[in-house]
Amino acid sequence: MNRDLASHHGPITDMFSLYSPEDWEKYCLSVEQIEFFETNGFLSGIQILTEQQIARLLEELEDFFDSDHLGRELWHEYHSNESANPDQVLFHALGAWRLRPGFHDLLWNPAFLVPASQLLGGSVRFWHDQLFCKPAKHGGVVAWHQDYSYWTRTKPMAHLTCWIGLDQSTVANGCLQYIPGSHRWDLLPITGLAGDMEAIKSVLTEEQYASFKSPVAIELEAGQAAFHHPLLVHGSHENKTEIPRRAAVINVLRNGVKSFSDEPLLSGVPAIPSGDPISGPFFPLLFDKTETG
Ligand SMILES: O=C(O)CCC(=O)C(=O)O
Repeated sequence: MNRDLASHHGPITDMFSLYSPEDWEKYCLSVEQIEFFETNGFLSGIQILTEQQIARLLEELEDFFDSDHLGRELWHEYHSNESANPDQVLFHALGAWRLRPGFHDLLWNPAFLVPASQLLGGSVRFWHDQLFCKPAKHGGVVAWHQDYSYWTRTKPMAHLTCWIGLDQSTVANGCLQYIPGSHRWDLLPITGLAGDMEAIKSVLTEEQYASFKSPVAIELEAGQAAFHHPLLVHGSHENKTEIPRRAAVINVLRNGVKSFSDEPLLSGVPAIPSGDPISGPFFPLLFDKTETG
């Protein structure tokens, strides 16, 4: 049995700079950036990681591709290929923070927490992490979807996603793509995460369908991030290039979001009774706004 790093609710390495009030300010988003997020449902190009931090995360990540890695029983979900097609590989896993110190400490990175708190408008509680990796040459798609369609067991909707590139991501290697303004749409049903990129189109109105003529490609340098709203429709195309497209995703909640199910919210964790605020060892409070002002 391996040590579960979820028992540590704070950084365990010196990978990220010390968390002091002087540091917080330099990570603050401008009023214009916050307005952009509110209008479009996303904000991209935020520097989150240094080259050294990326190198450490990539080293830890490499282990996960070996199906026999240490700590494999700790994942909430682990799919070496979420698509059914071996030529369209989408590695997707939830729970890396429990397995390795770098992915653990990433959650306490102030460069992520300060903007997250601003965009959520409150204290930041961890929901779960995700890895979305497309290998070179035969990387698969992430089908168009809204994140909250997977999260209706938690209410109210006050969630935020931070997508962090571990490689340079371009249109060619399958970067994230957004439908700007779709965060104002109603919740759409789940139509699948891998395989058929366009499956969502069967449930759209004519007007929604038309917005797919102009998605925005989010090309990022390694170490840069994009934040998006839980209803923003997003997806990404396949990777046929020589360059892998690997990403770490952090999903957070405004503190106070409640469980809306008596079943475990994630596989392998104790249930939180419906109506109770989400808290406990698997959902640490990452940033307490009441303490920092
Ligand atoms: O990595 C991708 O292409 C998609 C990621 C995603 O769906 C997400 O961050 O919610």
